[in-house]
Amino acid sequence: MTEDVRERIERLRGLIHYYNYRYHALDDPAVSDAEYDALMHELRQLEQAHPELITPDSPTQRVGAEPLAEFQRVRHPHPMTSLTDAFSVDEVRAWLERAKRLLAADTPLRFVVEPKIDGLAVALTYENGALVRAATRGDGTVGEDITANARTIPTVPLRIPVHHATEGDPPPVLEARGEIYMPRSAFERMNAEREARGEAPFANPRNAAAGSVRQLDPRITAQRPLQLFAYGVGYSEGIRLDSQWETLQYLKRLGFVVNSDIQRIDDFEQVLAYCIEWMDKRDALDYEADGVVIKIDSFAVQQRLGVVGNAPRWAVAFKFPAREATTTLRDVGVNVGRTGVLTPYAILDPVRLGGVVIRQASLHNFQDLARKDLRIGDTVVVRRAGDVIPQVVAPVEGLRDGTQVPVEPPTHCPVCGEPVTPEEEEVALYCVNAACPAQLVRRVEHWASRGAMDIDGLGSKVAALLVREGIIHDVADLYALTVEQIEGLEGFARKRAENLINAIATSRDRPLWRVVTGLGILGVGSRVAQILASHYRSLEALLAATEDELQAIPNIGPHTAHDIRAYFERERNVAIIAKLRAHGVRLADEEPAVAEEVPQPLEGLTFVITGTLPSMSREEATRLIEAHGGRVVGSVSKTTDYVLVGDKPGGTKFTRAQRLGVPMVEEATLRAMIAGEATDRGAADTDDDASGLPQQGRLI
Ligand code: IWH
Repeated sequence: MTEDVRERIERLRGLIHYYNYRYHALDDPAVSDAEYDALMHELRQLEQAHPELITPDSPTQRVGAEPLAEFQRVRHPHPMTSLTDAFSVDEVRAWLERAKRLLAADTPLRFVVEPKIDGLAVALTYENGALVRAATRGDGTVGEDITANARTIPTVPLRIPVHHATEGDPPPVLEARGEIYMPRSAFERMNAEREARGEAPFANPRNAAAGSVRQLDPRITAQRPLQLFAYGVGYSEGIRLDSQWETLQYLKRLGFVVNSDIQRIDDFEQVLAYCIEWMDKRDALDYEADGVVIKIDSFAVQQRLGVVGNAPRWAVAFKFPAREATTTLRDVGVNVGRTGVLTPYAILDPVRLGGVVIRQASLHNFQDLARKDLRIGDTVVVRRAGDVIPQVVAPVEGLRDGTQVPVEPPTHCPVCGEPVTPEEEEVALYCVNAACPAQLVRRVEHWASRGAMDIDGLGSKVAALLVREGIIHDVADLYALTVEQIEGLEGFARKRAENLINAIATSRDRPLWRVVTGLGILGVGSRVAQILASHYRSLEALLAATEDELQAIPNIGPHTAHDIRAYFERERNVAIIAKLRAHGVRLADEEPAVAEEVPQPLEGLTFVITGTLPSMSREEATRLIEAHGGRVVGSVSKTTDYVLVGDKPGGTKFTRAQRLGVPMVEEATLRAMIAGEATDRGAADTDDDASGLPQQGRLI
């Protein structure tokens, strides 16, 4: 009887190991989840009835260890070396030349190239096929014993199954080395769940993996979606391997997951091509890679080259340009937009990242800031993907010492000092003071911009100067300026003052759509302005239009109609229009505007919409985008320009966008893009200031 049970248990364990491998390692399940579950259930029951038959390598025993008080230290039988970094293709060439000089001229060379996973190096020791110890690298000589945690990782084999090894019995001792990491997709899912529970998200997959592996309670580790890629053999007994490539094939046969992106390459030029190719492809991978490891394949050649210090001469790490760095959050500044939106931005200790020095980074809004629990004085992770504006990802909470101060959202506008109003159902804070100088600078800048009145020489700096000098209080005041008033101001000699006044004067005769664009009505970019101009032919007629009338115009949605009406309801706005007229600005067209002369703000851009938008349905958003020359498609790909995200995004669109680095914009940003406004919100920024960063500092 017990003999039968013993046999059945062994059979079940073998099957479960195999199905587990198919499911987790090969991503190719051999049976249904229910079937797998039934086998596990049967095994658990048999083991419960016969506890004497439980062995540590049983699949039922992955989790179960009690929390540890601390990690034991373990000495690595063979040191875990580190790699020499190469930051350019030339440095990789130089590495090869050095290696060649140490070898006989006719030594044939082959290379194995492996994406360098940004995870945590681990050494897994198997004795007679059973996992007995897992250790972190530590300082390379002594690491920490994380056996209980490693056991919870489904792709860490608890035993080396005999039937997978063609060699027969498993070797007496085998130390497999690899990288524990968290797949990007799993990381994003986990972070979303953490945030939903009100827990702080992890900064990146590497931190998440490291934090999970260093948990003293393996039950917590068990809940984290960790994976293992095996890439080498350390100390071993009873086996003979002759090359890196052979080692990888061997590890695969034993049931380890080996990254399928690893290649053996004979031609060194192709090795370099692989490095470049993966650097470009890095965003499309489901794991974070920070470089490519290049190894000379033959162990005999490796031995001849040897190790200097702590790094082998037979390998090199080609490092991709960094995208993340840590620095200190010194302060949070507040930027006031044209519409009065208050946007926080991070003031950072300067840090080099991807070839530029970063001093400021965008923070989306105060809610986002609170969600990330960023505190002044925090060490923070900053990230820069492609040429996108740097973002503050998360604080490094482990580095807090109690001196960090939470950030309070402003109660007053930092520029004009008026109380701030939170807009209903919106996350943004607004300064609603129409006379706020910060907004005025932005409005003047917008009025003069290329897509509106196109006034040469009137950019953000000059706008700020005129406002600061107190010589304009609205855009209409521009038309009352004299050369004498400008001459002598900072940077203005006679000639430049004349040029500016001339440019302003010339703009008096612009077509009506440019005037309408320049007003900066919410949701009215140049395209909508053109529709309005050709429909009404004069600002006076537009001013008299009712909301219903506006809505009836093709391509004008209810929201835009409402916002247009709201704009003209404000006395101040009507007064400015009257003033413009008085100063000789032409507010009517003789000829209807010609469609061709109007730039379509979203021309050529492809959008994907996900989540619930604050103020429109997806259909409305689609119409809005299409009305401005953009296209809306159903799924995210490399050719997607923007993902429009609403509340509760998630699912594949969101994760794919993150993976591919597609910029994500909110509804307000989309409206700003359409209106041709600078957005202060990151990737969608159309500001003429190439840094895309807040400019408030220059104003005050
Ligand atoms: C109920 N899964 O972890 C249940 N199909 O070979 C059992 C197992 C799993 C889920 C749900 C999601 C996941 C499936 C297999 C193997 C290992 C494993 C399988």
